[in-house]
Amino acid sequence: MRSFLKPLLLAVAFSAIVFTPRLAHAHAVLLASTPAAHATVKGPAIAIHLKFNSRIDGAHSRLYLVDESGKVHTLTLVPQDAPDTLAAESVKVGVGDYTIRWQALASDGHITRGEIPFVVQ
Ligand SMILES: [Cu+2]
Repeated sequence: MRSFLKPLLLAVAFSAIVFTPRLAHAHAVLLASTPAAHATVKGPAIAIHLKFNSRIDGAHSRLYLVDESGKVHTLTLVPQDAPDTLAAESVKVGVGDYTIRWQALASDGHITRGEIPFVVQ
């Protein structure tokens, strides 16, 4: 190995150790939601609100509601009440099993996805 490469490789290794945990931390991780996962809620009007661990780009994030038959409904997002939240206009649904499918773009430029199953009584 050429000697000038050694300090370069050390610098790369060092920066990977220093910067990787910070980047990983900035991924959008869901902290809480309404409805909560596996909750049973009263219909027909359902409020949908998600709270994350980091800032979310609302313009490049999506919320969907999947009904019992597997049909996917795109939810209309409302302006964020805080930078780390996503919320949708309340929807009217019948009794049944549903899943909120979320896709969030975090401030580090990475997209994460998840699902929140819940029941409407
Ligand atoms: Cu990330």
